[in-house]
Amino acid sequence: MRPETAVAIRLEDYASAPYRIDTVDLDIQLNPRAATITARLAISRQDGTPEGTDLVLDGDALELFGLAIDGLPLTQDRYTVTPDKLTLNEVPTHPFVLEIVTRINPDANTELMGLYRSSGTYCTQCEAEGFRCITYFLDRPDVLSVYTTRIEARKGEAPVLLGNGNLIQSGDLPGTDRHFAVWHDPHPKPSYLFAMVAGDLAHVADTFVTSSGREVDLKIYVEHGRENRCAWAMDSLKRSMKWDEEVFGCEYDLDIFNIVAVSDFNMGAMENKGLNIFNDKYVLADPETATDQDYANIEAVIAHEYFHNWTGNRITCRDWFQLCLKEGLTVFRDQEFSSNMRSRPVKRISDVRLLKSHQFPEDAGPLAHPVRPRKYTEINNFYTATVYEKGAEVVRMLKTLLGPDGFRKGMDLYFERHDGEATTIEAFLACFSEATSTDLGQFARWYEQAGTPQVDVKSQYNAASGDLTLEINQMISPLPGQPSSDPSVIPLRFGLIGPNGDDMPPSSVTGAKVQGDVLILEDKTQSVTFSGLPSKPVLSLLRGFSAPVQLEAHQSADDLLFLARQDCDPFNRWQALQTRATQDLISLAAKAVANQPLKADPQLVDAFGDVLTNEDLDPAFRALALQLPSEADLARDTGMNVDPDAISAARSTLRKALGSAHANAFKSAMSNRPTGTFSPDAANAGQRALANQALGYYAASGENDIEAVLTNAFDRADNMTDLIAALTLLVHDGLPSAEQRLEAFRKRHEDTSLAMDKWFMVQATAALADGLERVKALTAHPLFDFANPNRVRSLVHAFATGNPTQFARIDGSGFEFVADNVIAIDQRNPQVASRLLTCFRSWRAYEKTRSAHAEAQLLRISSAEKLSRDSRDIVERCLQ
Ligand code: 0A1
Ligand code: ZN
Repeated sequence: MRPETAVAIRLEDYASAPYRIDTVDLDIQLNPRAATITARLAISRQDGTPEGTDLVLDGDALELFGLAIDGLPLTQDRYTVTPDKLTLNEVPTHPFVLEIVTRINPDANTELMGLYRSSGTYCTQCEAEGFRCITYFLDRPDVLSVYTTRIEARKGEAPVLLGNGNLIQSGDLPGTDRHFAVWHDPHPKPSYLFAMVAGDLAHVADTFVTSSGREVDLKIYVEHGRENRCAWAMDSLKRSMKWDEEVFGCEYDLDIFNIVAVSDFNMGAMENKGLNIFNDKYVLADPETATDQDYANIEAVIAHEYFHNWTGNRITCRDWFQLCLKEGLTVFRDQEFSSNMRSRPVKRISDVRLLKSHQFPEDAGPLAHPVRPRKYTEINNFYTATVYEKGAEVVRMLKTLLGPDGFRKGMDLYFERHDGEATTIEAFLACFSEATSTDLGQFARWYEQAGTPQVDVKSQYNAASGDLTLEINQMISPLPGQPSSDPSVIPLRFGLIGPNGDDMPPSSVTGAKVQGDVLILEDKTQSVTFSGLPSKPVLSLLRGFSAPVQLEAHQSADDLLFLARQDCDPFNRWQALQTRATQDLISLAAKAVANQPLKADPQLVDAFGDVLTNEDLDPAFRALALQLPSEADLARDTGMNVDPDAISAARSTLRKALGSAHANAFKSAMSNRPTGTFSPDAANAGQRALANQALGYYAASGENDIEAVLTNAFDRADNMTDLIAALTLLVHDGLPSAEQRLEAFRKRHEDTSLAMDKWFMVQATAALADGLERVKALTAHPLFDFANPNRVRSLVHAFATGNPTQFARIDGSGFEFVADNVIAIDQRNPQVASRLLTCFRSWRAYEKTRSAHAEAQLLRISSAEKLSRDSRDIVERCLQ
């Protein structure tokens, strides 16, 4: 395990490395319990480094077996070594080759960082600081080297040997059962992009011809028997390669692009140069085992990793504070790709839902940090929704402010100027500023300030003058370490809608800069006047969610329902109904707390009915619009004194009211499913989404044939989307036939681990009175495995995030269960444990009984023996 002692690393302390490592030659001798690594590093002093400066290399739990300079073994007085540091003194003044021999145990590596084995396959994960688990190195992203990797293993055990770049040599070792391969990557890269894989793997192959006519061999490696589940991933890869050429002018730069799918992986996937390694959940798909959402996720993650080749690999980060330089930008790129492949409004709504459900709570609590943090103790804890998703929103705003052409000019300059470098957010912004002659000084605050700006808008219409005046105020609530903040540049896309539903263009706008239909807010308070309006318009603000802010526009219930029916901006049409539903649900929850009777607002019930039956709207959009805000969303919007039972009661009341008011319409919508052979495309997926949404409401209707309808839907399902939708409703509603259908699902899918993850997840998220006991029992199920991150996420993590009433049981037992798991998992895999621990981040928002229980569990975790640096960092920040 990594050292527990936490040293804060600060952006202001950045200093470039005193030495360069121009080439890295690795010889990796693989054996399950003892892999020997010989690294030959060509090292030279950086300009400006004084002679005699110590060379300090990073390690992590390493054991040194040999050390030589230019072929001569080093005597003990020339170096000091610990498991996490190798310091050379009397370093030669001239360039030299340092040879380091280390030995590690892949089988014992349960942290899944560095070199480990997943189902018998050797693989590596080096971001952020995993290379130092393999050999001593300047393990920082601004040290770029050309790598040559020789891998040797038993041929029977690992017939496939893969490395970064191109294969330059391979063969058998005569007289032994071993063979080898040598890979060379001509592109200098940081150590976090190093990878190797060795195992008995099958593959599927294809080719892609780049815009300049080069043929690239594409291969996806998987466990034997899974080859027929790779077609969608391969198709997504080819579409990504083409899209990046067309939209960003980025062409692939090696002759080979390999993807390997492994079943034990801490994150989603990793963009290692020419050798992406994926959590198999983002590769494998067929209609039997993958849902439409899985197909969409695979398309997005394949694209994301591929796009990193330019935004991350060719141009990388100077230090880990700049993580959003590659992640925010690459998420923006993958979102745009998916928008082009699918429905843009539906993709936008889905992305904003994710941002609001994951990033907004992070930004409002003890784990809040700027998109570019200034301080960390454990970098693995900064692969966050803020760095990724808010980082993408910041890039999106840049495009909104500069326009598509200005944005493309800035990107072109960035690629041209920084190719081959490790750089910073300042350098990135300078490209846009120079390419478009725009001052981005204030815009840069988006990278520097934590917290979601709250934008408050009060409007007043003067019928005599035809003026509409907005009083706009922006502020960020104080956060730990950020007592005050400065105003941000906020692009606010707007529309003024007349009584007939058409936008009314104002004759002039004063009080703010305007670019087309975007107001550019720059001050803490601003008074903006639109003139020349013949009648009072309904305001549509923040169209397309043009900035990651929390808007309070003080609109009447009637205006919100008008927007839900009339706005030409599909995002705001969706948002208006969500806002209206949220208001109603929060007031119902308050009534539940006060033990008053609950009744849904009939106008709201009608508005949902209109969405359901409006055939002019895309089915995928209708499915999203019918989805009520989640219990977690409602808790977030409630603010303080959250009572999850009251929220749940409120939401059930509205669901039931909707189900019974529109039972017939839901019944007909749920049978309107795509016909013919299965296709995961957006149109078919949208139709299924609407049918399953309708099935869910029908299940809430109180009709007496519900159980028959659901079992029938389960029994007739011919794809995973429909099957899991029906199973979820049966289990979540606690219907008698649930057990038998769970058993039928298990029998059908027990050999398919990704499908069984869904089986665990359905049960983990059932808000039944004995939900917690069921989840506890499932941790003892023969198919449950603490060593597999996907399985832990599908049961324990899904319980903590997707079962709010059971997690936050009033007796504290839900919190206690999750805390027990954090403590146990931390011993084996700190990254998985610390991520699970973040589920406690909003603990202060609960009403006082629950928050006291949560605090007690956090204190118990913080006093646990031998807590990892990862979990220690999160628990301390949660408690601060
Ligand atoms: N760079 C990857 C994410 C990633 C980060 C850390 C990892 O191991 C600790 C693995 C993957 C991406 O953005 O896809
Ligand atoms: Zn990424």
